[in-house]
Amino acid sequence: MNAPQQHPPAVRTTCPYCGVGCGVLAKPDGMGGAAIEGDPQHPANFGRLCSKGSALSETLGLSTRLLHPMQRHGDTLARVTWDAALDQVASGFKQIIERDGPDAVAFYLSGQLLTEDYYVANKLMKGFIGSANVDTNSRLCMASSVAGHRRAFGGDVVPGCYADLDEADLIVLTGSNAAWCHPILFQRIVANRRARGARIVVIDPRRTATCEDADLFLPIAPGMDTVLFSGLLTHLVDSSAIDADFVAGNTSGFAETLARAREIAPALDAIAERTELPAQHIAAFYKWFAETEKTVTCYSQGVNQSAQGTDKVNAIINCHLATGRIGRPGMGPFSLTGQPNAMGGREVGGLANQLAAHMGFLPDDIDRVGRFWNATAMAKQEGLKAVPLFDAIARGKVKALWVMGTNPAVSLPRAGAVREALRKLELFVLSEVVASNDTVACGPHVLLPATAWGEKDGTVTNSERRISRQRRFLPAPSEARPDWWMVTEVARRMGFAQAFPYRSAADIFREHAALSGFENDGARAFDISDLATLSDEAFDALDPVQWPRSRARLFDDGHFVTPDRKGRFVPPEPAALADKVCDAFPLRLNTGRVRDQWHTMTRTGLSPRLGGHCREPFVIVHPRDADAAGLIDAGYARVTTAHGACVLKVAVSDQQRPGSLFAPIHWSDATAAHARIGELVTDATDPWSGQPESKATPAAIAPVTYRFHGLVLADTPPAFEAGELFTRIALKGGSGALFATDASPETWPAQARKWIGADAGLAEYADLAGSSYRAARLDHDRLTGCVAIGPEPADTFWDLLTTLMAADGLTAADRRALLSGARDDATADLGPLVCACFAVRRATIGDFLAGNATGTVEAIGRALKAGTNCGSCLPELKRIVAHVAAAETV
Ligand SMILES: Nc1nc2c(c(=O)[nH]1)N[C@H]1C(S)=C(S)[C@@H](COP(=O)(O)OP(=O)(O)OC[C@H]3O[C@@H](n4cnc5c(=O)[nH]c(N)nc54)[C@H](O)[C@@H]3O)O[C@H]1N2
Ligand SMILES: Nc1nc2c(c(=O)[nH]1)N[C@H]1C(S)=C(S)[C@@H](COP(=O)(O)OP(=O)(O)OC[C@H]3O[C@@H](n4cnc5c(=O)[nH]c(N)nc54)[C@H](O)[C@@H]3O)O[C@H]1N2
Ligand code: SF4
Ligand SMILES: [Mo]
Repeated sequence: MNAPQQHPPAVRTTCPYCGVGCGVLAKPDGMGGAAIEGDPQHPANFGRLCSKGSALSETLGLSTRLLHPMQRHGDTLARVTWDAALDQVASGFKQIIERDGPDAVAFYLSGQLLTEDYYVANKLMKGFIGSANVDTNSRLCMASSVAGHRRAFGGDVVPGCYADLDEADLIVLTGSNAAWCHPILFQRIVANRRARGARIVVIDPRRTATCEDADLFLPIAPGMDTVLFSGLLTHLVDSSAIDADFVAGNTSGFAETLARAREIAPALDAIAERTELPAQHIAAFYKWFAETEKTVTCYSQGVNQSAQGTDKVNAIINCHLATGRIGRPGMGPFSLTGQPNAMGGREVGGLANQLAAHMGFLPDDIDRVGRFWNATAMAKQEGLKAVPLFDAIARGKVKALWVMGTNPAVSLPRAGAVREALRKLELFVLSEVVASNDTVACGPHVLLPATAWGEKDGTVTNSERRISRQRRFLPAPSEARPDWWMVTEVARRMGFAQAFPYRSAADIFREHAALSGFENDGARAFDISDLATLSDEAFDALDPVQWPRSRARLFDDGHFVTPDRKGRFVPPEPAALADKVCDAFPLRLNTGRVRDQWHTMTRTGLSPRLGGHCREPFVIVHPRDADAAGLIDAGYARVTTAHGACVLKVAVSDQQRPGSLFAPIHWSDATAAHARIGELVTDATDPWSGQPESKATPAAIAPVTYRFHGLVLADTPPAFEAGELFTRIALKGGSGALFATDASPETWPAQARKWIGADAGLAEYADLAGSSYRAARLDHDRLTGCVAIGPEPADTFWDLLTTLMAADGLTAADRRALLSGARDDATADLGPLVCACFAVRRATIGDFLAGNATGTVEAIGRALKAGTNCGSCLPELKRIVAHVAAAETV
């Protein structure tokens, strides 16, 4: 009889991606992997996960990991001991500080670090090195919301909670593609609409997946949000929809803000002209807002990432203050945070203009934090924000930098200049989980291997201020160590051992919690000091907890955290984009995200399933602009700005506004040839928040043609020549790429041998005169590598060939198909992946709808299962159904 199977208990943890902060159950398989499910008990997701969360198990492999500390000697990185690496970091920082002062060094951190990592890094720099040069990628993400909250409320707090989205009757989503970027929250919003009839308004220059469920879509002209919301404020006043008692008793600054709003948005026709929206649609939005008490306004990067991001945030908050719709169930302004621990970073004061525990650089705060830390060198003033920090590095003012948990060579604006700056550093330290990416390519002097999600322990705080544990369920591989441990070790080596006694994340959490309550007396909303005495066991067992600890919403008593306890109206500046379009750059480049990739793809890029949704880096162009530039759909184009150029696949679509392009941010030099979009983006920043305007850089577009297109599927990542265009795509057990080339057909057989080997198993079909070539390598009956090149786009073979690669053995028909590229049963490419959970592609859905006159999203679900698990593809299914229905009625 077989022994009963051992089922290791599932470990409760939190998804490492977006700020929704979904609970995850991870069951280790004992072989380095784990089965992943949503945690039914977690109040953010109640068991659901989106496509990215569902694919987490595909990202746990060690093949790309950095496993040992490395030191640079000349151009090469060599393995060293932890002691040697930490000594070099500590002595390097010390020497530079002694020679050039504390402001010659800096840390650049990330909203993806755990709160404990963040806390110690911030403490070391601001309390013991004596500089506030700690900034983070949150500067590119939430800084405008932080600044807007502080101006309006007196503290950086999101007042509401997720339950408000279940209870609201009107949900306005502005500058947010929540269907793709906060999918589980978006599903809660859609469930509310279905069950309670809540209305959804989407405000975005382009028609995104989020619009599929909207009752009203307002395709606003880029950057004109303050015009729309100033007009809303005047409408609320003129239609007597304001809460006059609340305005009089609980707020300040109303009169001048209203006067400014009237200047910015004098009348409906002027608003329509500036926002380029139909007047009747604006009027409908204003009417709904005015008459709906329970209104939540959600916003994200279309608002924050702007040179007027802080004003945009305040223009939104102004409307909620005027109606008193804040701090009560079902209403409020709601900043959707991006990264899993954007909020935790703000709690520890990870930004250069914050101190710690929601304190700033006021003399009393500096004194209080200094006493709590027993600081030996307390920073006295704000440090450099991300964009000026990298300028200071380029100018040689900042000489040592420690980058932790972010990939600035890809994600900062003017990423080309950032790369140059990094190369100038006297000491460049990088903590990473991957052994190579674009920032690693900038030549760090010391490379420190960090433990990754699943191996590390600590806490993260989500968009509704809920602190959840990230728990370890895998052993730390090889020499990888937690980020907090590295900082602690460096601090000790710099002579601060007494202040850095930490043995565990729990030690750090307790101190962080204690600081939040230190001399607080209700002055600061962030107070979790009741958690300061948790035992190690209690920390381990900690259930998700929200702050403030006593109530679900802030400001429910009408009091804010300003000195006079009143909420402040803030008059915005007249709306304008930072950089003007001109003859050379007549278009606007908007940038953002796709559903199944996370940022620079170091983790989601490992999942074949997630790679199927958007295979190649692309630019979306309106048909009018495509015609004017001579672009064709699925061809290539060079997108150029004053800062750089990329070559991307063209998607012609009327979902895009005329005059505006959209390109995703995910690809880098590690994954594609010329697709590092950050290189193109302006570094103009908001005067309050320092956040860059990442969504409106003046740009030009022109066609690029290649004579031939190909794909390669191999054991190891194939190398390409300069001038060739390629995108790497994750493949189970190997490496795939799509490419375009002008190399003449005679060179192809030799190239194929380099990629997939020249052994006896190689079979070829070559019609070089007809420019068609295939090569396949067989190991017994299994296909282990293949190359296909020809005049047609090669992605049409992708499905066929990756299926054959994954097959255990090939049939005679498979072999014929392999070399001819055609197959008797399924010749055609099935198109992009729509449902990642059940691998359902666009063409399969199209075929189903063709045979089902009354096809609905539900019918697709019943027949093909698409959309029935995580639901991330439901908006796309809706769009496909609508598209097919529209085509049939023509
Ligand atoms: N799939 C996926 N999800 C993610 C992430 C990811 O990488 N991938 N990253 C996470 C992170 S860190 C973040 S910050 C969030 C970001 O989440 P979102 O902010 O929702 O995502 P983005 O695609 O950056 O931008 C949102 C929208 O702003 C619109 N926009 C551009 N300009 C304007 C404007 O002037 N006004 C208005 N109203 N809208 C405008 C864009 O067209 C875009 O559709 O996503 C999080 N979730
Ligand atoms: N043009 C344009 N630019 C943008 C944006 C945009 O919309 N448009 N969005 C901005 C926004 S909102 C954001 S949040 C940023 C995101 O940009 P980044 O932060 O640069 O992107 P990630 O790929 O998330 O980088 C995280 C890095 O940390 C590593 N890592 C993962 N886990 C750990 C860990 O536990 N420890 C350590 N030490 N390292 C780890 C990963 O391998 C990866 O290299 O991009 C910004 N840049
Ligand atoms: S919505 Fe998706 S990416 Fe965001 S936390 Fe939940 S599972 Fe993770
Ligand atoms: Mo972000």
